[in-house]
Amino acid sequence: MKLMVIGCGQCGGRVADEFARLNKVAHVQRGVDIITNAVAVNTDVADLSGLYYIKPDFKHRILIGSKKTGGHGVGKMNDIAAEIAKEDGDKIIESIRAAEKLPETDAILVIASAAGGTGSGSIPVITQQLKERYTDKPVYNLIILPFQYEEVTEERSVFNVGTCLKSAYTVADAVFLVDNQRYIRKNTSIRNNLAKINYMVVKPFYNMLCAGEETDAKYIGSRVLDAGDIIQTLSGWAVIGYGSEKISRIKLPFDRKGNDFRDKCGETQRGNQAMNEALDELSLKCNPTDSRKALYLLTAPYEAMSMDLIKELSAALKGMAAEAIIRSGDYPRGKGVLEVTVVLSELVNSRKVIDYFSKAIDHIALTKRRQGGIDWGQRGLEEAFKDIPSLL
Ligand SMILES: Nc1nc2c(ncn2[C@@H]2O[C@H](COP(=O)(O)OP(=O)(O)OP(=O)(O)O)[C@@H](O)[C@H]2O)c(=O)[nH]1
Ligand SMILES: [Mg+2]
Repeated sequence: MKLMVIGCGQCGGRVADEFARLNKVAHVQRGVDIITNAVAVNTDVADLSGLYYIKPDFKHRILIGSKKTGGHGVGKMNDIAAEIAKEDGDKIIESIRAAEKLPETDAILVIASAAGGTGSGSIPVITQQLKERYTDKPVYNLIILPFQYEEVTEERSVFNVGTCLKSAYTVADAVFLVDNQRYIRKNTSIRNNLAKINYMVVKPFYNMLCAGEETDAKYIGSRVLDAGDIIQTLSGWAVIGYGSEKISRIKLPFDRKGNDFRDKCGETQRGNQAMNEALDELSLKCNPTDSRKALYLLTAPYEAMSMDLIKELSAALKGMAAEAIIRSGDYPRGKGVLEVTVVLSELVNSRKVIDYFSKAIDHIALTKRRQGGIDWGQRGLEEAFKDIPSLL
């Protein structure tokens, strides 16, 4: 599958930059292209200058709202960013239109953090404009949720997250949710290492995008996971996860191929471990039973895969995501490692999203109360939800 990526704001730009890097890796390692174009959009000149892989010309690093902000950002005000995106959106559309590889693009992925200003406000507006313009291509969002400490220290962030999520969900064909907090669970020093987080955010997409682009017969699986499968799977809220297991037992030339019971047993165990890790490491913690569509991809050297293993993994995922329609694929690639990529989509419930909506409502209620407005505390969640302003 080939994606065009558009990063909005600082975080979005950096993650899009990481996708551009991943494309270079795909090119060198596998001889395929997975990213047709990478673009960064910002109200801040400095943020645009800090990128490495996105081409430095004005068609790839697009400054918007310079008349309003003087190139210095919107200082967390995502409603201002939304206005700017409405006024300057044609700059982005123009750049996409001119992109040489637009015809071979399967889908557009727009990326931003929800808590900042520029990315949070512009992502739904840009998504809407792209959807109006390119009716034949799905437009997905990848939205990064803030670290827990930011919610406490930066009052405006929950409002930004609430309005961004609501607006993005209304327009995008699917919204990938990524929780920054997930990546500092094991290693707190990583908080200072956003580049490492961005690497981990993007990595799960690698095999999934490469699998359908292979042309060499020896790397084509018995069931190829291609753009069609991914597009059919993605809708509503989505999460992605990745797990891997080393294949330690080195086969000697005189080993009887595939007949040893230890191989079979080890193979199944490794497959299940990688699947469990992928589900543990989902980009946002969620319950697989809440998904209505899912896919998984098994990537491993040809000799480490079998139909039994594929059946086993399908059954394992079905066991956890009982109500989901599951698509799957195998991809005979790599050395010494078995990898599993999982996407859970059309999530009908997400504790985290619901929490953000209610916190955003609390924030609005508090601001209104401070201004002597009505007592919002008496209103039900559903009614109050309507009062989260839309950025569109
Ligand atoms: N994963 C990740 N998160 C980031 C990165 N940069 C910023 N963030 C998160 O993004 C949020 C801040 O948003 P930014 O993207 O910096 O803001 P912006 O869209 O540039 O908006 P303004 O600067 O307010 O105009 C916070 O929650 C940060 O933790 C990054 O490179 N990677
Ligand atoms: Mg910024």
